[in-house]
Amino acid sequence: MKYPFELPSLNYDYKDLEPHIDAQTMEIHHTKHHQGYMNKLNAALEENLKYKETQLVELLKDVAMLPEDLAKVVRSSGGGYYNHNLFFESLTKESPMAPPKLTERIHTQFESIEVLKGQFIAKALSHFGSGWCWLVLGKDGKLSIETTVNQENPIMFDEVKVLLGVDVWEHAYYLKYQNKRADYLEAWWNVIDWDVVASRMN
Ligand code: MN3
Repeated sequence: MKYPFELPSLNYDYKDLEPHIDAQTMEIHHTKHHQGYMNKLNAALEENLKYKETQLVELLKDVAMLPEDLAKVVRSSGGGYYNHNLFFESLTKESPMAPPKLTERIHTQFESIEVLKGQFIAKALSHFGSGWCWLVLGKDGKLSIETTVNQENPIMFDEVKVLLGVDVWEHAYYLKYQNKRADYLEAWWNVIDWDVVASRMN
């Protein structure tokens, strides 16, 4: 993925994730928020000839080394565009069971998917303010649950693979769930595409 970035179409309709995530939230999230991050990222790169050909993932990993003005946009809108791609890609109307390789890893480390769910939701709930909660695969092959602020992503800090992420900005749930972040997280868990999550291990 590199400049010029485009708004990816989704593999489902906005209404398909109801009742878990409502159509209006999905539409605004995709066409306003995601689109907004993308526009700002494109505008910043438009003026930076030197980085136009650089893959987004490299810009994110090397964000600390970028010129200050560009780094600021990459950290916010670059992260925003990347994170929302991950988020929307990992949703599906009929959530499949996790494939065997991923299930085995989850069982080894967390005993069961229910234990992982409990720990993941607790971590996402404990995050103060806007940000994301992630399931990350470390270089040592271990899974971990991490949070980042604003639109930051774990790849900005560590050599890890990000398997799954949930948006805990209020714009992701406020229309339907208001201040009830826990209810949103419980509902979101029902629409995770575990095939996509597992594919990110490779
Ligand atoms: Mn969002």
